[in-house]
Amino acid sequence: NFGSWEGDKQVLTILGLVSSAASMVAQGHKPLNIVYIMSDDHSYQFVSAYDKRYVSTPNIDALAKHGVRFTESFVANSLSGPSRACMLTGKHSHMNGKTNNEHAHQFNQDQQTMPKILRANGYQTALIGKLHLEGIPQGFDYWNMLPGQGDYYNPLFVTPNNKGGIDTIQHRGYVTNIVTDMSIDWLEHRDKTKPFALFVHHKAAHRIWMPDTVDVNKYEDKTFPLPKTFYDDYKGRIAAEDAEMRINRDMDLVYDLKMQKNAPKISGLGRWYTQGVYKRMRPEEQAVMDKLYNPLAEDLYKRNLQGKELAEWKYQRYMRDYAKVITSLDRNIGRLMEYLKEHDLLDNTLIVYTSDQGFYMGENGWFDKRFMYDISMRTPLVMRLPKGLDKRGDVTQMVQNIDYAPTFLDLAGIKVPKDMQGVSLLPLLKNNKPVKNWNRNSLYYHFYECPGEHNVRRHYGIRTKNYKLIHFYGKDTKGENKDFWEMYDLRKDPEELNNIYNKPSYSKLQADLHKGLDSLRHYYKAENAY
Ligand code: SGN
Ligand code: CA
Repeated sequence: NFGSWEGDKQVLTILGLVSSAASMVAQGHKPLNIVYIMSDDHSYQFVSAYDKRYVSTPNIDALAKHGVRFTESFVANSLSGPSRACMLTGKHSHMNGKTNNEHAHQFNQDQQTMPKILRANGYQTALIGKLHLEGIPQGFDYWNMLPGQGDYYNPLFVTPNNKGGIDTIQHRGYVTNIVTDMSIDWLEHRDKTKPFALFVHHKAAHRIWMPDTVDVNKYEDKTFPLPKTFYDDYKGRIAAEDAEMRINRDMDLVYDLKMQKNAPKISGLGRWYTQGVYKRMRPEEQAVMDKLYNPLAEDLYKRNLQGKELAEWKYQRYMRDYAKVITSLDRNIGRLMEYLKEHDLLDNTLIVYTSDQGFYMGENGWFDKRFMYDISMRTPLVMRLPKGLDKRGDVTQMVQNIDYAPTFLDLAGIKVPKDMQGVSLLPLLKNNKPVKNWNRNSLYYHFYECPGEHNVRRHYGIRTKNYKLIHFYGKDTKGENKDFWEMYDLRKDPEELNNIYNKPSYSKLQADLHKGLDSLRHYYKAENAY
């Protein structure tokens, strides 16, 4: 029975929850602080609180131990700039205007954002790291930002100076360490009379996966298990077939996997590595990399691997480098936690760890994200909870990144503006009693960046607990216009391999899902969003 998808009912329940939760927390004594840690492209498969197959992330897991793990956490648009815009505004992409990463679709910094509201209500706010939105950030007392995607080694940061201008400063070292140092430094020098909201936005673990020199040699003996769907044939899934994100075919040996030594040819992308990423490193940093990667490259080109052998070789390299980057990330989260603990801030601070979206670790043969399929629509989300929020264990309700802004405002005792589309998650965090009146049972998703890198066609859809309906539309990178629907039964087919759209036995469900999607598009004012 999908009756409760009707927009009106959702509005009533959601408003009811927000006001009661706000007063609950506002009655507390100490104002609560917020530390929001967001990485880039960190798959939940590489968070051991979610999945123990690949790496261990003890510091991220510890956050969940003193709080909660969200088992059904999703983004609204699986791409960096748009995801960050959803987080800041509490609105879906068509409402906040940042539908894709392209500069032609600039984020309007003048609009209402959650940090601006926190700041106007007495919070001290800071942003450190990757924002990936055009223009000058607003709503922060302090910001020190990686321009664009940022660099792993010896990165540039932009920050306001005291003459009313902006300085671009190159910092020495590895980005995850630098972002953490800056965060701790800000905490140390902040105005300690005010509550604070600190946004720590890591560049890790974005492509290409550059480890810190101290982690370069880790995981080299580990053989990662191949995902069940590594050799996907994409049957019945046109957009999946057309996407250009296959490890086998689209991952570049030089650029993505650092195999520059003796490379028989170097592509345009490859030159980004040899002339760009690699050149940014200092000679002593390059030497550490060379020592591992050069013999591997020599050996690879000698063996001249083909077919499955090459695909699996690339997969192992990808997984190993990614694991190294995650290990540094987790260690640095531990460092930040250590500071908060030493300064007695744990009891009155909400600490959030999430990523800007999920990421493919070889499932369907892929890297990257973008799709509404679960691997990329999901994102890790754990929270260490302050005193007064006593829920422990798993939160199993479906939540989305448009909920963070309302949650933080609610935590601060501030009324959530009516035009925010997300909902406060505080009612889910109060205690271990079952939550009443949580009527959200479907999520809306929309991806817009096509034609674009990786050639993932535009699509939007609805996800319920058990089902998914997706509409793919528009031109792809080759200029081909295609329009088609996909539908999945997530209970029987969690890997979303079997498109059941137009299967007669599912016709009633299909009609219901169409109705549900229409009402979500109406509810979120997305009827004309394409
Ligand atoms: C870069 C990457 C892509 C990636 C996008 C978006 N290419 O363009 O692989 O999908 O970022 O990622 S690269 O050659 O520059 O590495 S996002 O997380 O920032 O949205
Ligand atoms: Ca990202």
